[in-house]
Amino acid sequence: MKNKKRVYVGLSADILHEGHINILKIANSYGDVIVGLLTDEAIASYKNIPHLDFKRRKIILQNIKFVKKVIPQETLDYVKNLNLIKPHYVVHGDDWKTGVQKKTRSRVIKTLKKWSGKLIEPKYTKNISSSLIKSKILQIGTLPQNRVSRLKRLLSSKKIVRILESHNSLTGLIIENLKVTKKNIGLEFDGMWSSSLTDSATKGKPDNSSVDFSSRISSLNDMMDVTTKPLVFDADNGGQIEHLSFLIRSLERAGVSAIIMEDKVGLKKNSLFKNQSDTKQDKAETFAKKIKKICKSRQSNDFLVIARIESFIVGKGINDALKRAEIYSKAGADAILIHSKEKTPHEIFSFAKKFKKSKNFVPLVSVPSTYSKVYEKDLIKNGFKIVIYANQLLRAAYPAMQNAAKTILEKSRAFEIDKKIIPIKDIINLIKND
Ligand code: SPV
Ligand code: MG
Repeated sequence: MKNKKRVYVGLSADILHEGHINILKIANSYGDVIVGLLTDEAIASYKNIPHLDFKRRKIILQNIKFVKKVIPQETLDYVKNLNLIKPHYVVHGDDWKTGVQKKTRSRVIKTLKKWSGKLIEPKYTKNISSSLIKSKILQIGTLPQNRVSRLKRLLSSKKIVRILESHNSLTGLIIENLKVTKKNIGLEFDGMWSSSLTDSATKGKPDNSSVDFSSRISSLNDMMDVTTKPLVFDADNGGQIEHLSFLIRSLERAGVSAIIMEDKVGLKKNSLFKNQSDTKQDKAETFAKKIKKICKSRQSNDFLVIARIESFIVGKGINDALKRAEIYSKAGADAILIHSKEKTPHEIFSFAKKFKKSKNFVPLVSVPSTYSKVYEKDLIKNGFKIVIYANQLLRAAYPAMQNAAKTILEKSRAFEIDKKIIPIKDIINLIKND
């Protein structure tokens, strides 16, 4: 027993299937299997966070008879753990010879050479993969309570959580499914923003709370029907404090992960309007009561309350914003959205620099609509944990639709626009019916 060889297997093991069991069984035939289980952060560094968190995945693996020990693997790269364990063998399915993991594989081979270790690559089990199972999960949807906690989990495992505006089911599906590979890293949006601006505009109404909450919730329920990613709800100023607990109940029941509430009073006006002379900011203490009310009425602490500070929007300075951040954070806000309509992120970065030093610091949220040149890496550097791209999908769709309508009118037929829009067969096949 003592002289058994050490066999290392790196796994995410989020959705365990027979392909994994096959690998573990083969690994076990070479010696004692040590699983390097990728942490949530390691997985989030190259794809979406796992369905099950690290603790749960570890329990499952520890109870598989082919596994001797489970240790965390903190990066996608194996080298640190390999140097630690110096395994005689590493076992991995042969599917990593190409694609995202190609480089990881060659580093494994190079490291193993140092002590004449060997890489064993069993044939990949066909017709089964975690991605396939994940797409099946998407088809049956997700339970609200599972979805609510996803934003909190993303916050603790991602450098920045990337949210995009969604105003209907189709935009929800784009956010759900779109993946881009850049420098071997899979990029995708982490969740949806139910924007008061774009939800209202889609309904042909101004962004002044004329679309009431029941209508807003009905729109988001449509998106929830066909997606699994978390949704952040733009609640304007939250309405009357006496009604807040009912709103929170509806949002949690729908599976919403966070509410963002702005500290304004009176008839609502969109923050990006140039003239804000008739916009009134709420008293910080009054607004703090609303935050407390949400914290008290929410069923679960996984449902986050994010306070949005409008000091810069109404022309007040950094000191007012900082004072409010302290008060809102003490009242229980899980994060602060510091809003700005400047062309550069200068004022929000100055705010972040000072707020970071506070003992009441909470993660920061940015909405780079006017300062859209800012890169995510600079937001991260300045202490921002969530970025909300608040209106881009509607801004893309509207001119495209208007142009199609105009072309048909001008040409008195549809032929000319046909070349610029997707074929009918693509739109028929866009939504699968199985
Ligand atoms: C929204 O998208 O509705 C927002 C962000 O609240 S802003 O338009 O900048 O006010
Ligand atoms: Mg809004």
